Amino acid sequence: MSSPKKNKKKFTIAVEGNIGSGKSTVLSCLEKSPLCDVIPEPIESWTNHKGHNILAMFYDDPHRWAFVFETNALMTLAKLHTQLAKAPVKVMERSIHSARYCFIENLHRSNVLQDVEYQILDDYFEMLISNEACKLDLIIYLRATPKTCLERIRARNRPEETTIDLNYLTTLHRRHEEWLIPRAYGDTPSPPVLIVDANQNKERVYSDTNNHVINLIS
Ligand code: DCP
Repeated sequence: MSSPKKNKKKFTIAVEGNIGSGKSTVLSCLEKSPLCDVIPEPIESWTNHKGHNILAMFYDDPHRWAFVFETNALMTLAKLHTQLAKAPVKVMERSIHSARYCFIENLHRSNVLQDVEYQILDDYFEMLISNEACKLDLIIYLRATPKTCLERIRARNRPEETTIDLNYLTTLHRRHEEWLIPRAYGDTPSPPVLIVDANQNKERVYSDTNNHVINLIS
């Protein structure tokens, strides 16, 4: 039987940033560090949920599927928040927080999510966030211009994401900025946010992120 100490919540960092900002690349580098247990985004359960590609369904018909997609995103991400880590630092790609404050907020403001859908998702988020396991100790914000993100999305060419355009990335960028910049400058204290310039090449982005993590632990 594991001791209560082993089950203690580890210092938890979420790596956040727009679609295509380079989160997965940074995480695959951090994975090599013995200091970090990296929990990748559950994208497979979005592209193959018992045979359904909910990500593709969402981009094909956002008004029909946004609620389903975001409900499932909150659920699958919440499961990862409760996953225990062995290393001193648990690093997550995204979180229920960006689902709520970036994607759900953006879909509602652009009239894709109806008021009632938005309210249900908000209630669901509030229920999840009351669990201590869903709290973050730090957010690392990979801040890139929408144009850079679009170039990277086009280069990686995920089949579901061919309809993503600069307008969508610009509105999502605004949601990330509204959520994270006040925290980065201490106006909204919790959780604190560190900004990394994610327009740089991936080696620089990784080394800046890694330095933040090392400074935290040493
Ligand atoms: N997505 C969404 N709603 C969420 C989370 C993600 O619509 N709550 C979508 C946006 C993308 C896909 O899921 O089409 C994955 O997006 P992420 O930005 O989370 O992951 P990436 O792999 O695109 O990130 P990066 O390129 O930074 O590694």
